Amino acid sequence: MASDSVSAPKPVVPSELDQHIVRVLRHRVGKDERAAKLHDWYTSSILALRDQIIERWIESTRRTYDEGGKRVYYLSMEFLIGRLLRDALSNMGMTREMEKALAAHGLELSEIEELEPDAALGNGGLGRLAACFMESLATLDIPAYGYGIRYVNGMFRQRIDDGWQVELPETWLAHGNPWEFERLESSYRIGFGGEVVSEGDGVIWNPAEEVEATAVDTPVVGWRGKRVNTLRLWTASPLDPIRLDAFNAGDHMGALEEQMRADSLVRVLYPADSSPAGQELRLRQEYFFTAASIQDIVRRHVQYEGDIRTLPEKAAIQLNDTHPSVAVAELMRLLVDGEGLEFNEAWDICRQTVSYTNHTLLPEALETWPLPLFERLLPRHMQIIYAINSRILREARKAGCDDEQIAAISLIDEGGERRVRMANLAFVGAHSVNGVAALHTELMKETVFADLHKLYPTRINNKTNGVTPRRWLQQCNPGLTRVIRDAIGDAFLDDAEKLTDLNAMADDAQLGERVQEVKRANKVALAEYIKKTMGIRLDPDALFDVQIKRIHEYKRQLLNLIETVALYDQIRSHPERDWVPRVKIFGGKAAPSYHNAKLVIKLANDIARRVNSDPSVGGLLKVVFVPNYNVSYAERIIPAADLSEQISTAGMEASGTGNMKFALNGALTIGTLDGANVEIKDRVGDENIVIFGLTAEEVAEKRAHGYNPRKVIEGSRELGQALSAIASGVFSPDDPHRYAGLIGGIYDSDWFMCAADFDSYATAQRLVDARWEDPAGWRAAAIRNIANVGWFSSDRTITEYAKDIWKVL
Ligand code: B1H
Repeated sequence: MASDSVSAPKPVVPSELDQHIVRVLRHRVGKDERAAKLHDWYTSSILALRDQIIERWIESTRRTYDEGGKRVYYLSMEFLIGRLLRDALSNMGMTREMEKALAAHGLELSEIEELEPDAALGNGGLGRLAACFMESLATLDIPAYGYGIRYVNGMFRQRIDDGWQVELPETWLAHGNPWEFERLESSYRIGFGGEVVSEGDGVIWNPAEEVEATAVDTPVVGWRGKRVNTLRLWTASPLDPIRLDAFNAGDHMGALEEQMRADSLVRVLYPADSSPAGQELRLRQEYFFTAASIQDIVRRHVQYEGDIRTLPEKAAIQLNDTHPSVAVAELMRLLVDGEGLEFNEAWDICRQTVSYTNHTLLPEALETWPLPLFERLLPRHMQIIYAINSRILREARKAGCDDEQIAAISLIDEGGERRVRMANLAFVGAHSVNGVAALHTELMKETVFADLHKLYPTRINNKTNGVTPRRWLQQCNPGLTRVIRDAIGDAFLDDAEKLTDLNAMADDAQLGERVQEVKRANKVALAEYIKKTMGIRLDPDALFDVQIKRIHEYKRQLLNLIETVALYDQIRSHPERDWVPRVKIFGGKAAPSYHNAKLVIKLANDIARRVNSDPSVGGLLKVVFVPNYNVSYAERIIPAADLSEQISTAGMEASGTGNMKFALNGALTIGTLDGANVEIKDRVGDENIVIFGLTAEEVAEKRAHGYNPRKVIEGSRELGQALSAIASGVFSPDDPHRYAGLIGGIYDSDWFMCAADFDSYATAQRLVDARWEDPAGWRAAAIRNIANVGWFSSDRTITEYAKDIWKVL
């Protein structure tokens, strides 16, 4: 800030916020300014800001109540929120005020921000999407509640030990959570097991066990602070905290058993991405949070409206994947057993209220539960599912379905061990079933839901994902935001699609230079951070080529690594050529039980060690695997990226959302025609994205009609050499066979088409090099990316859900 040249210093009047922070510090934290530690200031700053937010929160709640409008309920097993301080300050328009208030005490906002733990109550894209959606719902002034679980330990912390992933518990609540409010009055009993007995006309479920679900609320502030919505996460406690008789009899552990049983429900987030954990505890978690949420929704409706039959007019329940799909059976149970409705009437209400989003076609991720387990844990729900099934199958029979179609539609998988199919339950219990990108939605119709789609041809619809431009542009990249404001004004801050105004200036040299300066500054900042935390020195003038996402075979980090090895070979064989200096950045977590994914992490680190210490590459190539990739790390990396790797096997990535964040921050994409990449290409234009590889159709064709990876490898010298280098232990001299199995998989089956796509990928990478050699052309392409991806704002996505599915706009 430029200092004014005035003759006498102005008296310093503490701002209102400053005074408030000090009051909070004294009265709620119990410290005076002199004794306060940095963490005390952190807590006081958030509590003071929260006081401002609460005013708007109460006002929003009142408004919703007075208007008596429809509310949206977003049920999700995951909310990958990340840090909230910067987001809340920015959306409240209080960033400058906070900076000044802290400066009065010699503090910097950035150091306070660093103290906030990263709330990682999610695995990856699915959980982060839920967080973006919550922010957009508030921004669009839609009354909404997010419902989930308050995991004590969220996503594990990843440490890299000798190149291997080690999982450590994440203790995000260790120092308390100043954002949340426990709502003791909002608690519900959740039952498990027991038996169902008939009584009069109806039935009664007598659960064998019960726990109490209690709401813990976090405010979610929308852009410009217009509305504050509620993220309601459930925590569990026993009905009796301690069995005194047992305790007094000396059984101290046994006396606390119920406490431990309840604790275990909210202890950990399952770190499985795209493969449901088969444990009973997971099903218990799903039922626990779903039942508490549905009970809360029904209670609120009956309290305000008096009549449960108007539920569909006042409530829209969105199921984020199948994890909460037992909601269908729970809602039916409350309507039939609780409210005494006829089954048919209840079924209509249920279907009008519920809608379901599918996020994956991977067979291993389509949740099913062994029927005996389901029946033992939820006997009444099992009866209801049978009742629904018989209706649906009769309908199907009437519509002319044959046995094979009936078997595919059934809520029970009868092939082998009988299982309950959660996706089919969600499909039939919902009036809308949506996919998350255009290609994915089409594949839903053709593959997993083909028979259900024939029976209910209007139910499947597409809602292409989006990301919030507040967090993923304004907050993570203030430099770029400033440059854009100077170029096209402020309208894009309220409507990301206004970024298209940049198109007219894409070739403007001055704008190109400013965009380039910001990118370089972001790269310098990232390089400094990596130097400080990992001791690796990166050249900010090199091309930063980034692949950050969960480690999964279909996402093909391995393809990227094989190409890295091929490039390494090329640089050494042809040192005379004009190589473009590259930094390959990888980051992501592997599910702890996913052997090949963990091996890929080790391989990245083995390659990094060898390449980074090889003087013959002369700094032209650096490889970094950043540990513990999370939301906060993404906020550092994405603004600093030149190239975004979106290279999944076509047909396998439902959408992707990182792809959108990178493009919004001016990175070019190298990618396959998969998920939302297809739509990104359509919007930014073929010349401003680098597409390679097989299409989804070609992949399906190859898989169906035989494909011989060995032959492909024999035909590609570069690929063959890279594969044999890895397989023979060039990068793992301490254990030469470490990668024999991983690479053998490519020779034997290559399900993910790494060999099939290699040449096309390598050629695309050299095209990227050529484009990099033309800086003005690169900058113009970067600007055209920024200009044309405003459509991928979650505000647009949520507007579509609101109009087409929830009917609230
Ligand atoms: C996505 C999941 C997922 N799809 C099971 N499915 C999980 C499945 O712990 N589990 O059991 C966790 C997560 N996650 C992702 O959703 C897709 O892979 C992305 O392509 C998509 O962008 C994202 C949001 O729609």
